[in-house]
Amino acid sequence: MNFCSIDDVDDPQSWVDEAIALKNEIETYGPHVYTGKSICLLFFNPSLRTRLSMQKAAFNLGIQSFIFNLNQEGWQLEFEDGTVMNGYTSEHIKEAAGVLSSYFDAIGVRSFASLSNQEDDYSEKVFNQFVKHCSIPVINMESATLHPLQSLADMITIKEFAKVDKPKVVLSWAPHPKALPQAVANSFSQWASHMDFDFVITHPEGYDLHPEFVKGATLEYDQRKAFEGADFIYAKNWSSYTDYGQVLSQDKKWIVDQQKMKLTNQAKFMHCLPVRRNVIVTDEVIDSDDSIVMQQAAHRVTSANLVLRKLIG
Ligand code: SN0
Repeated sequence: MNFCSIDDVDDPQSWVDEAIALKNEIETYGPHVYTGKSICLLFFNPSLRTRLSMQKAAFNLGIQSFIFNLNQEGWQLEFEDGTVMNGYTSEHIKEAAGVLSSYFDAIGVRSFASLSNQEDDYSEKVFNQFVKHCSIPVINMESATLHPLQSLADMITIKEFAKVDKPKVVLSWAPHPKALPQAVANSFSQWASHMDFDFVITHPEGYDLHPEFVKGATLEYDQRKAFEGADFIYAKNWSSYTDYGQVLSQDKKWIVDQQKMKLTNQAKFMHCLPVRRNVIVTDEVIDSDDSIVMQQAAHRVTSANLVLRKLIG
């Protein structure tokens, strides 16, 4: 079994409940004793929450974790088949994946989108080579198109804070100086569509996500209209999918501020972090009592606990 996307999850709503139960169990009884199992956490890109929540979850379950910052410390990997490797790549993914599979019981991989080659990114060229060549469970720690560990944590957080059975959840694009992947937004949309939400996505024109991920969502180009009556505002920037990897707008009017939050049903503010203060969201909103970004980040451990237990617990 792998954890690549929601497609690996039989019943997403029950995973949310199981994750909360496991968190409570760990809080009551403390971490598990060492199981003799181990996991490699392999990073092509930076991380704070993913890396440390996975290590914390491994600790909780009695699993030893090993960090590998492959880009800085590893050999340059070759991903093409049949290449004459007389250039700058030193090791083929086939050997690397085979070796890691012999050392560990599972592997987590972080490989962000290139944002330069849509076909490579949306076919998950790098991540899928790990899935193909590893003989151990592979966990998505943010691939080119998805970030399911984040989304599971997001669903757990919404469940914890929802005041009504069917909350209105709004995913709002917000400006950012850099081109960012669509992974968090794609994945959030996919998971949100499996929950009992009134789910609305708002973004400027040109920022439509890949249709596969937004089935079941209502699209509203008017951000203020989208915010009306919302119970949760989930802010996130992403670069254009259609004009692939481009920053089409840096319109400051899309910032999440107190004025817009007043249109909501006293909505909780969410963001996956790291967040650019006073670009994505004003200090006033993120520092308010309605901001739940810390609880959301804390639930990264809750979600990692469950995924590790399901895969190698
Ligand atoms: C990543 C993204 O996919 O949007 C990871 C989010 C969990 N975010 C960034 O790269 C933000 C970098 C920045 O400079 O703000």
